Amino acid sequence: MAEPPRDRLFDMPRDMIVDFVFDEQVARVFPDMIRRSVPGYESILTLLGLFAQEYAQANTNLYDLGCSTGAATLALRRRISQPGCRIYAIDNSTSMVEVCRANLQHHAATTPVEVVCADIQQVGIENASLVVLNFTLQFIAPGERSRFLRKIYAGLNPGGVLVLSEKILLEDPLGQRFEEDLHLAFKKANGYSELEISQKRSALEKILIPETPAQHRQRLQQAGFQQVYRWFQALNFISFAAIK
Ligand code: GEK
Repeated sequence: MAEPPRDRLFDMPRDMIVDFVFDEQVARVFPDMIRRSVPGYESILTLLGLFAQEYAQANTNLYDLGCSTGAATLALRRRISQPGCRIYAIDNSTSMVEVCRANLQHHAATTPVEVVCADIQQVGIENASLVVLNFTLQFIAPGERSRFLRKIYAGLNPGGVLVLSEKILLEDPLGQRFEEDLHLAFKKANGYSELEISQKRSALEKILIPETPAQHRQRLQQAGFQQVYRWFQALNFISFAAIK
């Protein structure tokens, strides 16, 4: 199979760094970009399939919110064994949604997927057994995150699960430094230059707002989730499972 296009978006010096947008250029290189930037991303995808296998209930909906090019949707769809399930893959970037639709067509499966171009804060969540927010909540304004999680909780059936993966901050400055240094080393080992790393960091500064694990846990509990487990961590990237 052909290699996915390589991310070189930030490899030339820019006069001015504008805020990051999920446009056509990003959508084209996204699989390469996220794999080389997020430690553990591929493992999370594989393991998301197990969430679908274990938690998808018959005749319910599964949601992949902020689906980008559809990698998590594909991982879920591959492992659903229950009848009558439907996946909603939702993203507000038209370019991402276009690539997502094309990717899904390449893989045959029985569970139907509806790819929707919309703001995930505006869509209804109902009769859900599994909701995935794989590195998406971090792009929602912090002041709006609680209301959004309460909506997800309300749309989940009893026993349903929210998987929430995020880049995190640590309260302890030394710990934060330790994880940032290793994350920098991870990106360099994956072929990103100092220039690419620093230009991308500036572009994301105002739109990707990480929080501490304690903030996430507290918000999930306040939304109503009684069981909240940290089931995955690689450096400063974490994933929680919150069960209704
Ligand atoms: C994956 N989950 O590969 N409404 C809809 N989509 C949004 C919104 C919003 N309000 N805000 C951001 N997005 C994917 C990776 S990427 C993570 C998720 C990253 C979308 C945005 O367009 C982008 O496609 C996605 O959230 C975030 O498993 O780039 O670090």
